[in-house]
Amino acid sequence: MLSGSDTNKKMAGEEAVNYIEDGMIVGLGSGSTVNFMLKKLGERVKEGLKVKGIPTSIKTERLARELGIPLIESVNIERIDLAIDGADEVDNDLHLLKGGGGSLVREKIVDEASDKLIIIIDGLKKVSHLGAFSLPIEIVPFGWKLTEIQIKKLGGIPTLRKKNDEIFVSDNGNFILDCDFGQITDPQQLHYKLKLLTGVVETGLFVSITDKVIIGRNSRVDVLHR
Ligand code: ABF
Repeated sequence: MLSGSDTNKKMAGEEAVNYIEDGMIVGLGSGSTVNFMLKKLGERVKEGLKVKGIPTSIKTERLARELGIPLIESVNIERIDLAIDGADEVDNDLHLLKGGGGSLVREKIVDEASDKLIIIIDGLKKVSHLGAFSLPIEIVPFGWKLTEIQIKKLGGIPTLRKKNDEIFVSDNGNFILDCDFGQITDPQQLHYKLKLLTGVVETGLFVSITDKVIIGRNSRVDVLHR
């Protein structure tokens, strides 16, 4: 039996599969909502839908392989028709806060490059302003405390991400600082400031790249467009 939140995620994830057309190269995001999408896509592939997927995390790659979804090697990707990804928060302008699952760098490379980006969420993630969820920032491990100090100077309160008492290491071999900036009123400006820090690889702010948001709530789906 699925929880209410999982039911919402499943509805949004399955609805997104209806936008995948035969022959498309599809960016496969990461996270639990995307996993519902992948299961439905796996069924469509078994029924004959021809797609090639580009996974944005090792976890997504494993699940896609198990489900029989054909994948392309990342070094061979030159274009992407459609990317479908989850998010931790979506604001009224469809700007995103992502990275709770630790896959933000690969997600952003794929999501930004895609001709279209569809975000799938449970309704609780639709907010008026980003920032209640701490902002994940992927940083180079070398001298990470120096980068942390620079982020504090920009007003963030960083916490080094840990998993089972060990430092969490991303698929790219980097660390993640989860940073509380309070309410983020100008995501683009904050993103630019953070990106100027040498130790910062990428931020979880995905600004002005979303085309559509599919929201599962109250046993139905709502769709927001840019
Ligand atoms: C990825 O998975 C991340 O950007 C985000 O942190 C998370 C989405 O959450 P969920 O597991 O609820 O789909 O997309």
